Amino acid sequence: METPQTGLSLPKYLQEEELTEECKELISSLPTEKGWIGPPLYQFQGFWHSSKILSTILTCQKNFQAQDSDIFLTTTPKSGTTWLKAIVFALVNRRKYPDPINHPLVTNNPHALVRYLELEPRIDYQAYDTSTTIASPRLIATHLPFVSLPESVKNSACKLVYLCRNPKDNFVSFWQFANAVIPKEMGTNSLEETLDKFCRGGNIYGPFWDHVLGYWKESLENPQKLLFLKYEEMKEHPEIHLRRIAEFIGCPLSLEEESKGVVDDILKLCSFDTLSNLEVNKSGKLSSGHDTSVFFRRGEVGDWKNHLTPEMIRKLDQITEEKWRGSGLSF
Ligand code: PAP
Repeated sequence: METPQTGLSLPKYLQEEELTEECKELISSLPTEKGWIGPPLYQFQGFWHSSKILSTILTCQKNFQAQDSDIFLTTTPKSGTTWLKAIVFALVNRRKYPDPINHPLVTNNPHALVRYLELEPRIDYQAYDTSTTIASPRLIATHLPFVSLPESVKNSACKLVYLCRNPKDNFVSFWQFANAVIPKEMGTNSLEETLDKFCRGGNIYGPFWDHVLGYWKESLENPQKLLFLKYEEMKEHPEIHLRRIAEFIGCPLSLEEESKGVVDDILKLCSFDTLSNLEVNKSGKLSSGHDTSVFFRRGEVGDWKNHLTPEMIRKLDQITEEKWRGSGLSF
């Protein structure tokens, strides 16, 4: 096992701290892999996590009680989580905050409004309602793979909205993000080295393909519970997908709202251009330690063409083909 890296300016979810005996014991039995931006990762239930996230996963699996009215925003990292959080927050709260000028999204980064289940260990899940701005339904985000969700999430009537993205753009976004947040003392990750790790699945919450496939299969088996979305399709027809999300989570737009242009208003408020130009998203900081600006880079489809060599493209396409063959899933 690697020596924990101390004194580095790591995001909170990667900082190592005192673990419970149960977690220490579990970790000592798990495969380990060097992390991209900090301490080692451990493979648990087929996916890679930092020790801190692993300890909160165990807590969530044991203690978290889902409510039938909960809405989970589930994503692979770097697949458009920030956008999805903004859209669903705005949708669910549209009557409470009809004025886009005085909207909470103007003064808060979406990650501050919709919190992660497993990244904020000090949130008292029983009192979740009072620690967010929303009482009910609770909006809860997670990057957890389907297999690791607490049983109560799988077994209750709560809804899951899953968003994923083309593997090549997902990888490029991940690589850029890792280099934007890596402590200076650690240098940067080369594209080649990072790709190699991504392809082997050894990135945080990876393997990417297994994450997507787990939710894809569940969406086929249980379409009432899980809505499966693709970033590229959202970018192409955002209004169609916003209406789908609204229907799915049980707050469809009324004819009156449609005629007033509520769909366009929400999409404009949550657009990359609007959000990335807000002061809170240009110079804010999150409780995780991340600058809010790192969640807004280009926000486009196909940026992989600007970064990947033909060999890298071939490698990613080949893995995608192998991993998803016969599943009906493609990009
Ligand atoms: P996270 O998992 O760390 O929360 P996430 O929000 O899923 O990150 O992904 C960030 C990507 O979404 C970035 O993509 P890029 O690196 O290819 O540019 C970011 O630019 C993009 N993004 C953020 N906000 C929006 C938005 N409002 N509309 C479209 N894309 C967005």
